[in-house]
Amino acid sequence: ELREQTLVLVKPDAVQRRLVGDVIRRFERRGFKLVAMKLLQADRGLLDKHYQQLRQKPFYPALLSYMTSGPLVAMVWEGYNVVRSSRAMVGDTNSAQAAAGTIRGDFSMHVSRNVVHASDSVETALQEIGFWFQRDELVAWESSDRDYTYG
Ligand code: DAT
Ligand code: MG
Repeated sequence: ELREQTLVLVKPDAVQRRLVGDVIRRFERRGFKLVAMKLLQADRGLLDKHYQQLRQKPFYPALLSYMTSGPLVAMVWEGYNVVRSSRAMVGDTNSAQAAAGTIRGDFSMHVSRNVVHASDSVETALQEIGFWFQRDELVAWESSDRDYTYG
C-alpha cells in the first residue's frame, strides 16, 4: 500500500534541542512524503487519548509533564510500509538500548526523553492521526520523483 500513513511526533525535548530539522531530514531522505505538519502545545486531553494504553503506568504523570512541557511538532508521513519503516528508523523505546543509526540511538540517552514518537501499527496510526489532525489538514499531493522512488 503506497498510501499507508503514520503519525510522527517530534517531542518537546527535540524541539528545545533544535532537532526538528534532523528528524524531518531522515524521513525525507528515506523517500516518504510529508502530508501534514504543525507545531503545537499539546494539552492533557489530547495526550490522554494518544497514550490511552499507558494511563495506568507509574511513569504516566512524568510522561504527561514532559509531553506538555513545551511545543511539539506533529507530522503525518506517507509511503510504502511507512509504519514499520518508521518504527525501525526511530529505534528502541528505551534510548539507552536504541541502536546507533536510529533517531533515538543517535540523538538521545534516556527513555524519558526519547525525542520522537511513531505509531506502532496501521490501525493505531489511523486512530492517532485522527487525534492530532483534522481531516482537511492532510494534503493530498503527487511527488514528482514517484517513478524514481517506487518501481
Ligand atoms: P514507544 O514510544 O516506543 O511506542 P511506548 O508506546 O511503550 O513506546 O511508550 C510511550 C512513551 O512512554 C515512550 O516513548 C516513553 C515513555 N515510556 C515508556 N516506557 C517507559 C518507562 N519504563 N519509563 C519512562 N518512560 C517510559
Ligand atoms: Mg507507542
